[in-house]
Amino acid sequence: MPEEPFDLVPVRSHPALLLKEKSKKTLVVADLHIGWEVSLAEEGVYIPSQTPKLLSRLIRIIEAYKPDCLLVLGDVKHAIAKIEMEEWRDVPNFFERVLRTVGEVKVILGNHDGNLEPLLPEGVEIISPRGLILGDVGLFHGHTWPHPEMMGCRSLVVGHVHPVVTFRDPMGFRITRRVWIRAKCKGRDLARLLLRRTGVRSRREPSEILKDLYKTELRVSHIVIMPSFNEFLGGQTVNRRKIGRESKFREFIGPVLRSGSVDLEEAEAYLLDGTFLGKVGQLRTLS
Ligand SMILES: [Mn+2]
Repeated sequence: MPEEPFDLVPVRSHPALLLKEKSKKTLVVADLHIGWEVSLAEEGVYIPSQTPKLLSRLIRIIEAYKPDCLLVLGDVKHAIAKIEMEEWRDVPNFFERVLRTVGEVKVILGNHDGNLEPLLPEGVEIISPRGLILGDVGLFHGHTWPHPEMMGCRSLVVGHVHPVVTFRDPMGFRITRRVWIRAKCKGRDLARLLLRRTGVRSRREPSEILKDLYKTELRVSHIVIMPSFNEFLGGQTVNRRKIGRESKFREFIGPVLRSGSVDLEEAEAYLLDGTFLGKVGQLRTLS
């Protein structure tokens, strides 16, 4: 990704982000979906737990970059409301092992994280889906509106979408790759909608309301959509050709991306190794 005015660096070849705030390094990963195999078993497909692979990949990144803190950007587990048998075992084991490698672990709740609390060992901090601010970056899962204070951050970082780009060659073969998406966002429009959803009824400029009610300067200009850390998961093809009104995609991506203030057509797509693929709108002809 291009040089940023703030410290927001994707970890090369991994779906992870390193944030530096003063001297503190935070490693961010999104969408672990521990236990997704169980949902396949319900369909009659039985594969052994893939959690050990997920864990060893994460431990390798932690050992290489030595962050002070690990932040999981939502969807730790796969089953949405209930807890599957395997999750009773896999989720606590996963976090106990992680806690032995990195001193501080935080989890921002996603839409799959119903009843997550009893599964997390002591020492893991749970953060509301309204998000967390680190320096100039506002982080939240993306299935729901974040806290209005996030509008004071230059960049927002979300998960939830599991963005992938799909290419189809003339033979009909399909290649699908996880991608980073970086989009411009109209801060004023986004702030206006967010404030309205938060219950603020006023015709005044969103920047003034933010200043008065939240002591926040409206600054948001970019949004980064993280690839899912779990490589086995299906993703949302961001460059899918438009069919009709694309209602299904729009339903899934969450209120911020759906708000009309984020320009997805002009958004940039990058492979995990940093290769710039092009703008999402241009890539549609290839899907
Ligand atoms: Mn999600």
